[in-house]
Amino acid sequence: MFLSAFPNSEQCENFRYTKDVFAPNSIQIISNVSASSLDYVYAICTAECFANWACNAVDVCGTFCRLIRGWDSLYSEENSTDVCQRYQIECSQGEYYDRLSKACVAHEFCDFESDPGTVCFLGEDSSDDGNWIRNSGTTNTASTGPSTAKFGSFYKYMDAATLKRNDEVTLVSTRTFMAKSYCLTFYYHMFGTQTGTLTVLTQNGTSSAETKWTVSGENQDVWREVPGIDLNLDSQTKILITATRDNGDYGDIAVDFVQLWPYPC
Ligand SMILES: [Ca+2]
Ligand SMILES: [Ca+2]
Ligand SMILES: [Ca+2]
Repeated sequence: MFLSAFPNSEQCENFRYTKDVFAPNSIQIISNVSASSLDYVYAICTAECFANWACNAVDVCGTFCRLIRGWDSLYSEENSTDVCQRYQIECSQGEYYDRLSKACVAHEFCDFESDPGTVCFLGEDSSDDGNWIRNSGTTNTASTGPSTAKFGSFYKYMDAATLKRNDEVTLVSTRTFMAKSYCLTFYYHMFGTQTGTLTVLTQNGTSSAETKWTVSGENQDVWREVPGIDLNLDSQTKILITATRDNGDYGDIAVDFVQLWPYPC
């Protein structure tokens, strides 16, 4: 329903909302994607809207999914919970909208546009078989790898032609985490007839790493979204993103726009 209201739908890479309110007079079609800053429209919402105040919250995604619209309570008094206002807020790059605090909050991401990225929480593992290569445009081998980044100009990839079978290259987290649940999202590209495996793992201290997500043998020239991997982290736990080469050069594996959100998916 909302998607069809966006005139610039080609810019919408992603779209999420929690749920609609169901009173007809509480819903307004959002059509002005280009509006910015705060935009208040008063309306009456159903009680259900406030049982779950995230109700009807909409993230309108430009490049980085930072424009958020929704409804929240106009008055904090308990007996005024049926009156709400529409809000719109656009967060800066590297921030997300925290609906609980109603504020833009910084989060960590790696878009590989700068090297090293100022807020990137991943670095190169030094105990693996090679390195992820920061790159723009096509990779070194034809018929494998992306031809452009998912976002911006740069991505990172495993260059299969420089490695041997079963070699691994790993991005490893470079900071400590709080003891809580996080959500990892990213985009990957696995084009080539000999693509190996991409795996997300966590490793607590020196214990063996646990696989949290994996995909093998894709052969599509597309960037795919990983919408969310729940990771329970703490100060002793690392995140590992490992690409494993299969048996040939046509197996480049790329990632872009890796984000770590400080709440469960
Ligand atoms: Ca990028
Ligand atoms: Ca390495
Ligand atoms: Ca290539």
